Amino acid sequence: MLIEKYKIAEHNDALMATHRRAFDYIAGEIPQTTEILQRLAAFQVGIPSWALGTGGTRFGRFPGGGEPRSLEEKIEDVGLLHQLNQSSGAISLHIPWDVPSNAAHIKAVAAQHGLRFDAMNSNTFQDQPGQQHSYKFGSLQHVNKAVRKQAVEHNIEVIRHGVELGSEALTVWLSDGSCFPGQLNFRHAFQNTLEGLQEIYAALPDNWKVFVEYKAAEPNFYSTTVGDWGQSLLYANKLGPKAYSLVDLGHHLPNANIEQIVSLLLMEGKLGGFHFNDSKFGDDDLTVGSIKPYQLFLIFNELVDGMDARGMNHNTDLGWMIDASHNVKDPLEDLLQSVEAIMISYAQALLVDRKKLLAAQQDNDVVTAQEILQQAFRTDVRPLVAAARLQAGGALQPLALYRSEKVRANLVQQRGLKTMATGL
Ligand code: AFD
Ligand code: MN
Ligand code: MN
Repeated sequence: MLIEKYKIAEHNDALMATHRRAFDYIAGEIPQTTEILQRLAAFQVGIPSWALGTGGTRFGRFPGGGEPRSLEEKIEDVGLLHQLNQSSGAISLHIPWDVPSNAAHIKAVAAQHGLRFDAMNSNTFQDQPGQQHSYKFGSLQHVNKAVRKQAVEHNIEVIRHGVELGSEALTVWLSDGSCFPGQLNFRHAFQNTLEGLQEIYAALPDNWKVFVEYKAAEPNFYSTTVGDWGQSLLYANKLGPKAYSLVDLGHHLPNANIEQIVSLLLMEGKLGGFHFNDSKFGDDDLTVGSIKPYQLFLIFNELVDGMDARGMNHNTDLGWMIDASHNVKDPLEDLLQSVEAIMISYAQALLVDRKKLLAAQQDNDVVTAQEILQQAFRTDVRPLVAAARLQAGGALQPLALYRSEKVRANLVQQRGLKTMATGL
């Protein structure tokens, strides 16, 4: 479902005077407004296909209705988000939850909505019906070569699907690890995984990247075979120039300094992709910016600094994706909030006076350094984000328009109350 253009225009007209006042104020305060607006307009965040349905926990699931019943409907949902905020111009697919049986058709549906295909995600953490070997004791790490081979072949098949759709990256997240001491020989598990990743790497087209996603715990709770950024970087370095680490904000041990990790991975040219979400405890997959907005800003601050140091394109040189799923919210509302939080943090990071910050660091002027960062963080950049969206044809307040247009009720009417999107 899309919202008719005149409705977006009406919504914007009604809010225009208030928006103008707020925008003029901040534009008067910030000299580089035009440049920031251009950067914001260019910045696109990939939406994961599995976040469009209601998530759940191992205790239960409370679907809200109107969930997408097919890959086409998932793409339509992302198309609607993109129509509203103009910053969700990509979708990240998961195989086998979203097998594009007719790739040309799927590509055309995405193109209609102005969407491209971000990184493809493989799945060797679940057994699928009819699958020969089980992943109960891991996939690429498995002691049995036949299981490893099956996992490698699955990843190569995912690459094939991605090539048909015009994607250019594969994200490998493994749930491999162990639940009890003694269960696993760590070195064998690492070597087996490396060998498997090497075979997958060899199947990558020239213009492709592979992202090795790490995660500290869950579903294995004693060890994880790609457990932290050090291990991910080891794999990426051993694999070669097309291999990168992927940072998922929820995949660290408590209180990890994620901004420092990001900074060093970027310095090494080995940060490839990003999964945004927020968390209180672990891989909570909560709305981006809902728990630790200052941390999100600090991460963006390092991202901008590190990308600029390497002359990277902010929008295209890293894979920006959300990885969240929701239990108590309308998934589309949650995604609108998440994208907004990302854009706000990015805009704030663009405000940081880097020359002054460097000078303060050189002088060991701790107070000034902190003031510079907090000055940016405490600036209300929402009018800038809204202005970039407005220029691109989006809505001044995407969430408000989503609600006043009763999008969810319409989707329930179209798709039914009991639909269930594929995913976990
Ligand atoms: C996992 C990982 C990974 C994976 C996803 C599946 O973050 O990105 O694709 O969840 O739902 O925790
Ligand atoms: Mn992730
Ligand atoms: Mn995760």
